[in-house]
Amino acid sequence: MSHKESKQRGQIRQAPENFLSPDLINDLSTHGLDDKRRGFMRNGLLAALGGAVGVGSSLNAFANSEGDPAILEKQVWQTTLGKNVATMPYGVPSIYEANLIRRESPGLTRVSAASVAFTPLQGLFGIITPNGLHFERQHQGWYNIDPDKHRLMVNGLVKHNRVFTMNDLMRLPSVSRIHFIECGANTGLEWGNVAVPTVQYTHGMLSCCEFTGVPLAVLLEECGADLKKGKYLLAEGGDGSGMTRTINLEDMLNEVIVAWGMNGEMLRPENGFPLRLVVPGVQGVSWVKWLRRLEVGDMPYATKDEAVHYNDLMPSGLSRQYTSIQECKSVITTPSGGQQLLEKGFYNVTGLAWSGRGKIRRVDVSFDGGNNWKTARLETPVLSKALTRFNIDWVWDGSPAILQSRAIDDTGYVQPPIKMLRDVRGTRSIYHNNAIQSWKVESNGEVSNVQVG
Ligand SMILES: Nc1nc2c(c(=O)[nH]1)N[C@H]1C(S)=C(S)[C@@H](COP(=O)(O)O)O[C@H]1N2
Ligand SMILES: [Mo]
Repeated sequence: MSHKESKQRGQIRQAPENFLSPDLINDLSTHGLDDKRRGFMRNGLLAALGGAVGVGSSLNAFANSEGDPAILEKQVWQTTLGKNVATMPYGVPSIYEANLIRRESPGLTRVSAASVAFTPLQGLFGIITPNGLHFERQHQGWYNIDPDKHRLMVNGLVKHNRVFTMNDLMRLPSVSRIHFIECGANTGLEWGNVAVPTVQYTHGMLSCCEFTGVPLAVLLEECGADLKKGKYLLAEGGDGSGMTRTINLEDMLNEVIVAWGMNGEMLRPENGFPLRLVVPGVQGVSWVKWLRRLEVGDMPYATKDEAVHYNDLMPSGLSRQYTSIQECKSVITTPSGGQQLLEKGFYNVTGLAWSGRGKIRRVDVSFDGGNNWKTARLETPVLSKALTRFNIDWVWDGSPAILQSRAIDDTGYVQPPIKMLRDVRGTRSIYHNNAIQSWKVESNGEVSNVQVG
């Protein structure tokens, strides 16, 4: 497929897998794309590709519209009737956004129903992940659980063992909070310098939503939990994987939510409908989906999902266990791996920063592989244990560049270079890689995943 058919935004060609697929093009041509609209697309792209302008004056591209039929001629959507409201009772994205989808990594094999699909961070704005693009990680596939048949049992060090229906839970006092969720294995392939091509694959096991549910503390009080002795909580999922994780109540009691809502609607089935645990700042695996049981206990449970899996193998051969907090991290999402800058001049470099320990205090960006740093603009809101959007102006002079971002959280922790992490942790870890990410821009504008420092 030629570059002219590829999607682009703001003079950046999107990564190859974001090209309009032949199927989609076929679909567009059969469903109401007349020659005029086709012409519009082609001319629009040609105008964008053709605008050779000088350094720092790329905004001149906007003046390239002389004789542009897209502004001079009446378009079909100005002269015909649009679609009726009732044709789409539940809205879906524009057909022109059809390539902004979750994707499975080419580097990871799917084992039976155990799979992972990554969020397309390169195409998102702000901090909220749309529900249909939330990443998904299933150890044993997902289900459409009938909420009438779903139960949550609370037992262990409680006065009253209780079994709740969804109706019982949803009449309790609820809260709504915005938090990121990141799989502990996110960016895991970078330990071994497997330079997966795009930010979707390097960092896309990351999403951020507004979650709604009953605070764990309210639920435990309802059951008369003994929180003097009961320092730990076992959370068990209702799926075939028997997902079980220990939550440290001393740290987390006042933050955990037993949630049913996600961005204003019920959870999606693949994300745990009708009930999941939200454990702010803690790695994704503890956010148990299809939640069916909570047990209050006086010591960690050392379940299979924390004794065998989700350990950090150290160079000594020993493993670190219960390293649950997702440390401060950031990544530039545009421009990023697989994209191509189409001309010199001004770019808005944008990305995301987050910390499992609190708020983001500052993000620095380097355009020369870490020799010089400039402070980026943090966009509001800046929330604790949520994604924070940053932006910074950049005028690209057409020479090779290495783009990096480095986040600092409100504990003062600074996101480390990959070398510093490797010196301590070796290369055999899978989990908890929060290193600075480097994107190399070639003089032809192509962007790729590299490791420096
Ligand atoms: N019951 C259950 N809960 C689960 C899982 C699972 O397979 N089963 N996967 C976990 C893992 S490893 C992660 S990273 C997150 C992913 O949440 P998401 O699919 O909503 O993105 O869910 C966690 N909760
Ligand atoms: Mo995970």
